[in-house]
Amino acid sequence: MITLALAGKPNCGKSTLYRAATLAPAEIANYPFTTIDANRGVAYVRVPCPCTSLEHRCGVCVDGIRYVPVHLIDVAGLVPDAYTGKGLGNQFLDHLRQADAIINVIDASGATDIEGAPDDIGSHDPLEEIPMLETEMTMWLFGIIEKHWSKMQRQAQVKNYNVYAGLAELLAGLSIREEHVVDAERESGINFRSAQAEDLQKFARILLKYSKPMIQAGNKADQAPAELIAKVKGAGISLISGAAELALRSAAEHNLIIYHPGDEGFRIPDGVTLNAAQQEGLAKIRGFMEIYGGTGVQQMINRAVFELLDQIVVYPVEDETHLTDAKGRVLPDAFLMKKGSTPHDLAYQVHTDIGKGFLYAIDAKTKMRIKETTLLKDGDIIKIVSTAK
Ligand SMILES: Nc1nc2c(ncn2[C@@H]2O[C@H](COP(=O)(O)OP(=O)(O)O)[C@@H](O)[C@H]2O)c(=O)[nH]1
Ligand SMILES: [Mg+2]
Repeated sequence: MITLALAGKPNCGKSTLYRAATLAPAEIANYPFTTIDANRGVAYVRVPCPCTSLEHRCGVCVDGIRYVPVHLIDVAGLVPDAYTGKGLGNQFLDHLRQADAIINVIDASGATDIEGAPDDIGSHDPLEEIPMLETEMTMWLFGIIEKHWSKMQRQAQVKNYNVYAGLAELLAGLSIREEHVVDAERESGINFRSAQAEDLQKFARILLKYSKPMIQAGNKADQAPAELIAKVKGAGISLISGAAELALRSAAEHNLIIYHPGDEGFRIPDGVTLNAAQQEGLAKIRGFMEIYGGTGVQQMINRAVFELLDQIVVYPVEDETHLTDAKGRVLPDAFLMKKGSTPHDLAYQVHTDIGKGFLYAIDAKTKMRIKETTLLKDGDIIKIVSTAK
């Protein structure tokens, strides 16, 4: 499963965002996924469910919205020189190791200094937080590569030794793959067989770009002064409110409002009476949502998965006529897959044995057999025919 990480300095709002994003709506809370540990849980991307155009609705989606699980990590707070182990440096790096993509949370309200200590609203520049994460991660990765470099170069002299595979193997625990290494070597213009340690810092920076793609999220926008809003927006960074999202999901959990994560607004159901504090809190949130088209939290998760990681959603079924699994459930599964995946890749993702015994696939929408080389499209409903059951 894809893993996203929320990283940033202390007090930028990571844990608030984490709690909000992992507080599953009641309708999907019975998914067979639970919190893995205190910092690692399940969040969801939101997509329209294909069953809305079918005769039989699926029973998994919520009012036509399909929430597909991803892992989310609440990364330990980042401080300058974390790569040397300062602050929670080691924990921080251990969390980032597991990430496929990183959401760099910044305090758009400028209410914390670079080390995360609280200060007056508007007293710090949120954009200053951005280079810190990249620098700390680069130095960390550089340190690991440098440590093994002379040994790797000796190995590279051996005929037929695959340096890319060798480096990828060294970095496998960091979720870095051979294709990332190949891409980064090309872009950095270094040659592995002759590279010196100095070249490696540049290489490490580029390798991160491929292996740990990153977006920023300007959190605490609800309390940010207009000047900082303009500045963060001007840098192309989306403005969000983790606190608003957490309040909405909690209120929805207690049936005080009707809100589906990612909605542009919310509704108060008939018969619900709110106390003055609840009314005031919700009115403030409503005002924020009207300006930004929602709290921005769901949009942030979706962007990380679909834009940074280039994923599509594919629905495997066993019965291509009724779009069900063996138990008659309509569209029970939704798989996130990298754009460019084939039906055979899907077969492997369903089960290794199904992948090994793969014969062919059927597009359930057209009922046509599809070629092995055909690339899957977002929203595809696919029946796999395999020698394995
Ligand atoms: N106004 C506002 N405050 C927030 C928001 N997100 C977090 N906070 C507050 O910022 C402080 C630090 O939040 P926390 O999630 O613990 O930050 P972390 O250290 O990055 O995990 C807490 O007092 C939160 O209530 C937000 O979106 N808006
Ligand atoms: Mg925290």
